[in-house]
Order: sequence, then C-alpha cells, then structure tokens
Amino acid sequence: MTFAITTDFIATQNAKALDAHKEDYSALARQLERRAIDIEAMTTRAMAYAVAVPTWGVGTGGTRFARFPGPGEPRGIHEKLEDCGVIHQLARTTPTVSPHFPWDKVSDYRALRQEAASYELGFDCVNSNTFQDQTEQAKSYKYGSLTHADKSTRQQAVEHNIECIEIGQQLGSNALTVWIADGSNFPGQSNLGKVFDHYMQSLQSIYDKLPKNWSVFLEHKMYEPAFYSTVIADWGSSLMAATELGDKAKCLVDLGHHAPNTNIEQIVSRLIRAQKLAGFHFNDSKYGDDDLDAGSVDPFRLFLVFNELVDAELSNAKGFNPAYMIDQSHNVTDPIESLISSAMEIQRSYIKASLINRLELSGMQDQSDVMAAHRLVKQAYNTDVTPILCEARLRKGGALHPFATYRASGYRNEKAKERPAVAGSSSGIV
Ligand code: PSV
Ligand code: MN
Repeated sequence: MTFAITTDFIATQNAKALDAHKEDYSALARQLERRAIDIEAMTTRAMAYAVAVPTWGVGTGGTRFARFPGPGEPRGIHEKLEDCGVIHQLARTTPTVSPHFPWDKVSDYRALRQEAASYELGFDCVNSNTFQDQTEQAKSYKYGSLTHADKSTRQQAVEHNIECIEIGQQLGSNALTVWIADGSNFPGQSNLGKVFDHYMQSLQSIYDKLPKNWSVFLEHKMYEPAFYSTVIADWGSSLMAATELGDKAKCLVDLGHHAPNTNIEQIVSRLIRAQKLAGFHFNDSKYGDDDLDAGSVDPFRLFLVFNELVDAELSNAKGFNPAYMIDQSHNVTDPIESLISSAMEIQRSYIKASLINRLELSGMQDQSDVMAAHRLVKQAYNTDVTPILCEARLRKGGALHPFATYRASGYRNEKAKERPAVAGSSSGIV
C-alpha cells in the first residue's frame, strides 16, 4: 500500500479553518453585494473552472546548467499520475493531465486511462516531442525535425506526431499540441522560406490524419534552442500556418514564448477574433521563457489575459473554446506545491476578471472615460477573491487551504521513502 492523503484528513484540516472561512466568505458576499455582484454566481464559476496539469511538471525541472532532483520525485507516468491526483484532490481545479510522448509511453493506454480515472483524472491534449533524440530512433533531430532538410527525417517526425494522435485517441484526448525546436543558430544556416514550406508540408500530413472532432494546436516560441531564427517564432507565423491548414488548426499561446513586455493580452484578443485561439500554456517570466509559476511574477498580466478571455466568453465570441494548461519548470520548489499554487492563481485571475461589469466598462470606453474604465478594471483586480476560491474547493470536496493541508499531510516525505531516487529519471530539463 502506498501512502495517500485521505478524505478524512482533508475534512479534519478543513474543520479547523471553517469558522474563519465562513466569516471571510460572508464579509466578501456583503462587499460584492454593494457592487451588485452575486457571490454565489462567482462561486459557481470558480467551481466550473478547470486547467490541465502537464505530466512533465510534477518532476523537478532544471536549467542548461544543472538539475537538482527533489526527494520523492515520480519515476514514471504512474507516479506522475499519482502526484497529479494529489493536486486535483486538494485544489479541485485540475481534473485533467496533458501527457508528453515518448516521455509518458506505456504498453497499455486503456489501462492508463483507467488508472488516471482512479485519481478522478482525465487526459487533455497530447504533446509530441521531436526536440530530443530517442535511443531507438533512426534519424537525428540535431538539425531539425518537421522542417529538416532531409525528407526521411521530416517523415520520421510526422510519423511520431501521428502516433501521438493514435495514443491520444485511446486516452480520450481530442487535441495534439505541436511545438518544434527547429530553427537556426547562424545566418545562412537555413533558407527561412524553405523551412516554413517544409513545416507546412509536414503539418499538412499530420493534419490529414486528425480524427473527426480533433484539433492540432500550433505552439510558437520566440527563441531557444535555436537562437538566430526559430521556424514558428511568433503568433504571426503560427496564425499563418493555422489559417492555411484549416479549421482544425489553432494557435496555442505559451505565456513565456514572447519578447519581454509584449502585450500578450492583445495577441489573445486578435486570435479570438480570428477564431484561432487554441488555448494556453500558463507560466510566468521576468526575462525570457523562464517557465516560472503562473502569477508569481506578474499576476496583473495574467489577470489582463483573463480579462480578454472572460470578455470573449460572456459575449459568446464565435469559435471560442480555449484549452487551459499549465507549462512550468520547477527547479527550486516542490512541483506539487508549485502546481497547486499556480492552479489557484489561474483560477483567481479568472474570477477577478469575472467581477468586471462588462456593460458598465463598455459604456465608459464608449464615452472615452479613460480613468473610470481603468479604475473599474483595477477594482476587480484589487478584490481579494480568496474566500470564493476556498468555498469552491470546499463544495467540491477539496482543501480550504491546499498548501497547508499538503504540507501537514507529509505526502512528500512519505513519497521520498517509497520512491528511492533513480539515475536519469524521465523528467529532465523541461
Ligand atoms: C517548449 O519550451 C515548451 O513550452 C513546449 O510546450 C514543450 O512541449 C514544453 O515546453 C516541454 O518542454
Ligand atoms: Mn509550452
């Protein structure tokens, strides 16, 4: 028997914090009522909000320089699912996981799906990996994958993506996310037009294999590992490719994959308008693709992204159905703690953005009442919606205070005993 956090343990921890929570919830209810906002409606929204956890996120990440493994790290997909289960058990807002292949390969995917279900988890988008070489692979991706100069290497990368779709079908997924590391480090190394043509041909072959109701999400990234030029470097290239491919192709926005200070919320707004917003990889950064925890450095930016999303949702924007995922690398924290914290910050931004009276805001915008519009948005951002998030968790059987409950459970120490460190654990520099 492996250690598990029990329902009773959560209930005992919740009982200790219940009176204080009730006071805070009623105080917030009265405050919101004065602003004509029904707290019940907000709690219902918080309960319905869901964001997927990446399987690679529960392992300790690293940098180009080093990786410092943490105690009790998951040693494969089964233990990763166990950890993802704990995140959802406590925070109750991460009911799906997004797997990455070949990292999460198993021989029986139907069994894996059942195993996930035993933790009340389902599978979100599947991610392909043609940015590393695998031992059994014939052709190297050193100089590219889907855009490689050599046709048979491109073909190998296409086949891997098709295999990911097949696996995803067995897991109950309905989207494939494609991020490629392809690009060049030296001017002159590759023909910028030709590599894009290769990308389009390869993607078309993958697109043609998409089952009914499936989508392909194209993830752009400005730089790294290619430092001079990246084939799909920005949302312009991504949108161009998605438009040419057709309705099933959309653009995925990883918050870290832009130049510093880029107005990401405006990109989101444009993609919504084009009906091409696939979804997100949430994380945060100060400089480049830092892969820090969502909302840890710039929570206001996260809120502004949600301001666009909630606006689209409430105005029933055509084709709006984004897939929400987290994509982070936890180098110095317990990944479970980071993912719990990130999931709560993402949900927090969603609820804060939901507080804005859209009719009032649009009236102010129409009158060019700059400061009133800005203050209205800021008022929502400045509202502490913690009691709403706590109440949503409580009603869904989660922890009032997931972080404290997780620490009190001793889960990490127990896993450190059960999971002795192995050399070269599957979670690497992500
Ligand atoms: C690339 O940096 C990325 O954001 C892509 O989503 C990958 O699939 C993921 O990170 C994991 O390395
Ligand atoms: Mn990503």
